[in-house]
Amino acid sequence: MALENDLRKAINEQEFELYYQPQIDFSQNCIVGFEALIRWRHPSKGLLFPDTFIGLLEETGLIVPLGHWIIDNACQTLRQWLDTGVKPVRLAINLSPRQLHNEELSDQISRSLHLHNLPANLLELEITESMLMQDIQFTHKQLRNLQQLGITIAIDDFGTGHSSLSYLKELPLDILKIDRSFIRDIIEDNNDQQIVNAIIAMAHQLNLKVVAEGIETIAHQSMLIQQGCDYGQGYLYSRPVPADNALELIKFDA
Ligand code: G
Ligand code: G
Ligand code: MN
Ligand code: NA
Repeated sequence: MALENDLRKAINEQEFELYYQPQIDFSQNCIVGFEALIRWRHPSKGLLFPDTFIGLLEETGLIVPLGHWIIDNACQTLRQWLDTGVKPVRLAINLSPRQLHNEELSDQISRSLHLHNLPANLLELEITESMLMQDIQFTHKQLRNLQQLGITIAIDDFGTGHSSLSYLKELPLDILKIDRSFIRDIIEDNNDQQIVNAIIAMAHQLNLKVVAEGIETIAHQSMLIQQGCDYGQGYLYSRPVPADNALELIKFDA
């Protein structure tokens, strides 16, 4: 298949890039970290977003080698940032199902942290609810290993998956990311307000921190701060940007 061959070539020729979107700590009013988001600088089609190629990477298994590159590249970038003397920030990386279920994941991550001389607590892994339902035993073991290394584990797109809530009490988790579909209309929609309020209360009872995604306006931000949300991410602060621009954001964050 044409796209699959393109993808193999793209991995070999390093046509992928990571963009970074800041996450804000509401209590300190400063950047605490960034989510890394993959982009494909396609030689003829221009900059491609993950929805056009992540599915095929996953189907073909190419996400495993690329995922390895993503983690290592993010660690390398963070090392470069820290070497300029900026304050430490955390990097959140999205994992695909195949990566989460790969036996070598935690060794690979350890190697990258070591190679780039980074403490594990600056790395966060984002997994979605639906990924937790398959092979729960192995997932549990994998997450426990990662958490024991000191890595932060976040549940991404919370509230949109078809899964039971029982995993929240069983799995080693640190952060819950409220899906942006609940934030979009939160000012006008009382149901969204109530849902988000309940999610935050539940998360805090379970000792999880909460990130709200898709914050686009000051009104969104005020509502979430009022509801006790810990962190925010969204276009209000910045779109995902290349590494150099992300470093500028840290520098000007005071
Ligand atoms: O980047 P965008 O802003 O379009 O991201 C869309 C989705 O693509 C994300 O929600 C995430 O699920 C997925 N995605 C982005 N970057 C990565 C990545 O590095 N690895 C994996 N597995 N998924 C990613
Ligand atoms: O991993 P995840 O599916 O959560 O990826 C985040 C996605 O959300 C990325 O595609 C990113 O570009 C997008 N995004 C980030 N902030 C905003 C925002 O404020 N509004 C909207 N509509 N999308 C956002
Ligand atoms: Mn994410
Ligand atoms: Na999300």
